[in-house]
Amino acid sequence: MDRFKGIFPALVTPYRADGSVDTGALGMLVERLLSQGVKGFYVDGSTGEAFLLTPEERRTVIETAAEYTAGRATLIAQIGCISTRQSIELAQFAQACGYDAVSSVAPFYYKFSFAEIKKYYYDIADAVDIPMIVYNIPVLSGVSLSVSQMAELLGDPRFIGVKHTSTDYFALRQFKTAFPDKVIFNGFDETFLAGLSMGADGAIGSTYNFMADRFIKIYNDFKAGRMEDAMRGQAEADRIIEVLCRYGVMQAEKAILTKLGIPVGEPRAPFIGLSQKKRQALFGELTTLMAL
Ligand code: MN9
Repeated sequence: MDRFKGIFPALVTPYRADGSVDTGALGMLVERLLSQGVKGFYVDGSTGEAFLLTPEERRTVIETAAEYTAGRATLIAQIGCISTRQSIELAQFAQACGYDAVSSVAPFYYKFSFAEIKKYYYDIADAVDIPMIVYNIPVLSGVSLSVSQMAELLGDPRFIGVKHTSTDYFALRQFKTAFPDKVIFNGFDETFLAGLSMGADGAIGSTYNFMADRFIKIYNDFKAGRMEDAMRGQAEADRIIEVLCRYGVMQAEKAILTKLGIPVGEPRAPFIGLSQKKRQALFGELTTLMAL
């Protein structure tokens, strides 16, 4: 399980000027992050704009990330769609590309019953030989799983963990206490250290696309018992995330990556990219907080 413990950027999906997926830029991003020492990648997640991509584009991203990673890090593919059938197809594709695990958001929109949600997860788990990581993100999916419902999923040996994108740290602790051997990924970067202190094994997040190094340091400081340093690191990162939240996290982090030399384009419509003026204002606010 150690290969799932650490910092996992939820890779952004780069686009070319014509809007197509820019596989070369994705490769540059993967390379940069590997050189910073990330443990692995979470591919086609919310940050990767999975729900704005066609199934074909999702495959392209899954395949490209695997090609560039070339066995140097752990790979998790977020294969969730609201259709079981489509999710299974993506899960099988990820397995064929050599992924270590798949992950899925709970099926959303139709307010499926828990019996339906559970069957959705089991049907995917039955269709592949690689393990499943439940992606719990009630703020975006609108699906909240209770601690006992999550326990029903995690009780199955094919479910090796959960990406917990929620500030319910009591629930996180309850998962860890009930299932000490499963991996719990903290989901909100701004409360990473809180997650670690409540039992998270690592984290999957969007801001690790451009500041993985800061979070790797927080993780290492925490593990070595340097709590003051870890707290300082989290506070510094949070000053940056606070700025991002005001400009739009997706828009701001893509603007930052492009400024850092990885041309990722802007988030796809209906997201509205930052105007030149806002971009300059964003960089202006960040200058005292990070190197750009
Ligand atoms: O999955 C990400 N959540 C979303 C994790 O994108 C909705 C986080 O990394 C946040 O983007 C980050 C900033 O709020 O914590």
